[in-house]
Amino acid sequence: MATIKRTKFKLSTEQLLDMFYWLKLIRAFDERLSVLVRQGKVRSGVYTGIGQEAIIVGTCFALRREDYICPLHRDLGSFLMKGVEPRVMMAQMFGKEGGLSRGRDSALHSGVNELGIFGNTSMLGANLPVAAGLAYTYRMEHTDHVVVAYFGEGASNTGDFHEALNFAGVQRLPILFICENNQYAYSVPIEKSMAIDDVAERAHGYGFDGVAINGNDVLAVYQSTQGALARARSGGGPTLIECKTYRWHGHSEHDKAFYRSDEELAMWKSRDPIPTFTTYLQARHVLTDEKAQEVESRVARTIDEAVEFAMNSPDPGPEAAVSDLYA
Ligand SMILES: Cc1ncc(C[n+]2csc(CCOP(=O)(O)OP(=O)(O)O)c2C)c(N)n1
Repeated sequence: MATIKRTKFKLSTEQLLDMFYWLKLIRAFDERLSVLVRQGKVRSGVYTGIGQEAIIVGTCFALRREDYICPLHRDLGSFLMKGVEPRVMMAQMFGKEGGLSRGRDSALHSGVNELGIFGNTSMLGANLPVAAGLAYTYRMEHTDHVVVAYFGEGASNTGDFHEALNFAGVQRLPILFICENNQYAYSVPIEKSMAIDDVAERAHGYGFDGVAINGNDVLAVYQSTQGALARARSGGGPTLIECKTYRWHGHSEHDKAFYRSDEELAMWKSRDPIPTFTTYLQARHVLTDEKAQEVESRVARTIDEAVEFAMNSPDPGPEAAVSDLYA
């Protein structure tokens, strides 16, 4: 396997604490959503990324506002990191007026052009050729902006994935393909859908580097992303970063995930990205007990306030069904 060049990085205390905050906020957001589904308060499909937060935080932390992201159904955290207010995101999940699409989609398909967020479609893999098209635009406009496209290992078995990688490789596009390899595509374990161990290998067939990393290590994700971004910005073309991880919940909140064992889940929970990073920060005296408490309280306040806003936000009226239509 080729190795991508990793840039050295130095993060300030403030930045490290910021990363910690985002990990905690995204985890809390998903955990609350899960409870709200069970209470019958959120009725849209909810696909939590609990256990996978280090991928979103490590990649989005390295981005500029102008860089475009193409998130997946499991990547609500990337919306938050790109600048969508938690209360707006929560109202989106409730299907309320105060949400991004003002209550007019099943919660997962809205984008925000001004923040550089592409709204994904249901067809897995289909966001990747679009992402390559976005990167092509950036190249034609002679900017140094980069597109970051997320996908699951399951999506890497679709034709769209291969077409997108081929085009990106031929054109040397400024794009990062971020694979969230959480071991299962719905109920299908990776060994039943791929004859190779690493999705990253697939990049080599299209003439660029692919690297498989520990997707539960936020600093490893950040470092690999930094290196790939620097290369893309300077005309060096695409990179595929495969982040090995695991989703703690089922495919969606209605999936009890009977297809996997308790031992397997317990093993992956022992690799929880948050305590790992917490220990790192404590060992370097970046995170004191007082700071940790501060972050906990801030996260709890933010989530409570987001839920309150969402619950009080009105439902869309019937007229919303025919507004903003284009003929
Ligand atoms: C082209 C296509 N095939 C099947 C589906 C149904 N489907 C939705 S999510 C999913 C599993 C996706 O697995 P993966 O790409 O690994 O992403 P993950 O959900 O694990 O993050 C499937 C099969 C779909 N949405 N699109």
